Amino acid sequence: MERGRAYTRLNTLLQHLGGSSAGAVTAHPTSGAAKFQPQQFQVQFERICREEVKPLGLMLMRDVSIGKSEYVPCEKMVSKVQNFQEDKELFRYCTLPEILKYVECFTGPNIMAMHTMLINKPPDTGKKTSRHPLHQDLHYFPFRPSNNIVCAWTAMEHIDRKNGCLVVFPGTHKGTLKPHDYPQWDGGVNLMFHGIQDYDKNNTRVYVTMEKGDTVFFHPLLIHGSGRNKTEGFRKAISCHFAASDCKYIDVKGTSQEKIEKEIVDLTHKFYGLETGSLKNVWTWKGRLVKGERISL
Ligand SMILES: O=C(O)CCC(=O)C(=O)O
Repeated sequence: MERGRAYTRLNTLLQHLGGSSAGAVTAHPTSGAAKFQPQQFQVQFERICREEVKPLGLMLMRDVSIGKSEYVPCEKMVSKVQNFQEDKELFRYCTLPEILKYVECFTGPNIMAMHTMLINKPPDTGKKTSRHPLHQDLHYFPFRPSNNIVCAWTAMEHIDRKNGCLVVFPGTHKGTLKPHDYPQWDGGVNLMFHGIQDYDKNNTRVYVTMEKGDTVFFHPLLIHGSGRNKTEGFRKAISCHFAASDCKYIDVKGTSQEKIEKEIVDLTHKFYGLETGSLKNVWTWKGRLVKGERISL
């Protein structure tokens, strides 16, 4: 069973890489007969920001440099929308065959979409708040094994170092989950932007240049972040974390994830009025089956 899956996975990936230079620092495009157009998601994002539609469960985030009283409903005020599992148009991203084809290589046939985001990284105001600190996504997840979780992150436009591309530490997915906390940044830090405090500064960094529609798939232990947006535009990407539906929940009490559990549980209460009590209940509420059978998540 495991060998069968490994064979299929290798085959899919080798077919995909065939013809590209494996050592390139640019992303390998997820092109195919039905390459999708991220503009469709942009139109819906703009409608959400203008409050023309209010999908259930959606969370709009603003950059810490924008005061609460300055907020007006428009695209320039929203740095991220999270939890779009009830928005039919945005959630279509999580069901695209050109995405799931690769996701299945990591999760197997029963697939849950656990965490959805559309990131609209604003031009940096000079306070460097548009940076995303180096982190591992597993810090936010109370389910395992980590090898059956994968993030798909699609560029909605050309992305490079100028507008704050992803930066990754290759090979770190083979390590363990490190303690995270808010970084001590002078200009302020965005809500829930926890970072690793003691990463190896000598680690090789790869800056992931991507074209519109390119997708990277990465492991939840991979150390990554993104730099400042030094342009005038809002850098857009859409992403989803997928997991095998037979992943198991763990209790994060007494672990390095205890603090983020409290923060997320409190935020879920403040924002949605939901008494979840644990990270497990938050993710059970957010997760949606996209393929196969829902087993334990
Ligand atoms: O889009 C970005 O700037 C980074 C997003 C990211 O790493 C995350 O939300 O975990």
